[in-house]
Amino acid sequence: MKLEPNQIASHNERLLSKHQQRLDFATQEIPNSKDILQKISDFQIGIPSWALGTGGTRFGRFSPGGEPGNIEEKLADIGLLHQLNASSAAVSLHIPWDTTTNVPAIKALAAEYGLHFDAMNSNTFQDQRDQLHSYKFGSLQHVNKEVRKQAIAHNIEVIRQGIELGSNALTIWLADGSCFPGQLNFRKAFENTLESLQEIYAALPADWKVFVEYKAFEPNFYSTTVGDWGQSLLYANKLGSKAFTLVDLGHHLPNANIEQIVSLLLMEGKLGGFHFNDSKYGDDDLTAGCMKPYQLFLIFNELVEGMDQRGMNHKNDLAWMIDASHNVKDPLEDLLQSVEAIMIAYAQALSVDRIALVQAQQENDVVRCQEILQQAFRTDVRPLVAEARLRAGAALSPLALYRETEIRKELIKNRGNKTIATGL
Ligand code: PSV
Ligand code: MN
Ligand code: MN
Repeated sequence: MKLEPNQIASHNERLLSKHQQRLDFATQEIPNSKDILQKISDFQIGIPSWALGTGGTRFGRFSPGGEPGNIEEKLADIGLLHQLNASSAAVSLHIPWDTTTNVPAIKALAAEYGLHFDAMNSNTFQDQRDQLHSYKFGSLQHVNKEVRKQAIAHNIEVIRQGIELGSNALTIWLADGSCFPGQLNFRKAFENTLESLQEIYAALPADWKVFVEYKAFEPNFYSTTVGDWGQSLLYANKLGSKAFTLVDLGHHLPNANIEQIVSLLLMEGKLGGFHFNDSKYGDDDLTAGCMKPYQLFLIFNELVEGMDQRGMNHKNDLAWMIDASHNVKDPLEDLLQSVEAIMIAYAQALSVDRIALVQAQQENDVVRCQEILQQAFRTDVRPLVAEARLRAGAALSPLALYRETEIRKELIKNRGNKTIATGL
């Protein structure tokens, strides 16, 4: 399903005069609004192929209908999101859920929607049909070399598929760990995992990166072999210059200071990218910015400061991806909300008066430091984000247009009412 250009144009026309008023106010309020507009226009966020269907929980799943059943339909959904917000130009695939035998056709289809392939994700946290060895007790950490070999081979196959698709990164998230004390020798598990990662690393093309994603717990509830940023960083450092840490916002123990983690990883040149989402309890995979928008802003504040210090390119020196799931929302609406929240946090961070902040920090003027950050956080940058969309030919209000055009109804008509997105 695709929107006609005139649908977007007439939607924008209706909202234009109100938008212009808001924009005028915002540009008066924010001194560097021109620079912000340019940066947010350039900024693109990768959409995970697995977030286009309703995730559900282990207690149940409630399909909204019209979910994509194959990679072609997933690309169509992401193409639609990108048409609406001009900020979702990348797709992150999960293998084997998204394995395709017709790479040229998939590449052509993605290009038609203006999409490219972000990091590829391997999956050794589930057993696949016809798989020889089980991952019940881990994959890259496994005590049995044959199991490790199978998992290594899978990762190398994902790299191969990624090369064909034009991706240039592999994200490895491992469910490996243990559920009970005594089940695992921590050091041996670490060493096995490192050795396995080294074999995968050796198969990376020169211009590829590997992201080691950490997670505190789940599905293992006693130990996780890549359980936190320290462990991920250990692996990344031991592997070499193409290995980085990936921060999934939902993968920390409660109240972790994620912005500080981000700052230090950046300092070490080892921050690879993000899986954006939000959470209240654990790996809730909720809409970005729905619970802790100030935390999201503070993370972007560190990113902007740290990346500028290191002369990094905001657009593509890090991998910006969403990793979310939805039980009660229309997944496409949820993704539109997530992208919007990320863009807002980024724009707010770009508006921080950095010179004043450095000075206030030097003078230990704690009150002023807080005022400077909160001034940026409490300034309404939404008109700038909308203006970036308008200039790119997208919708002033993507969510409103999505609803006005009754896209979900259309998707249900085409794909059916009882749908299961692959990989869930
Ligand atoms: C694990 O919780 C995770 O965050 C990893 O990124 C997986 O690849 C993804 O979710 C999908 O299960
Ligand atoms: Mn993740
Ligand atoms: Mn997760």
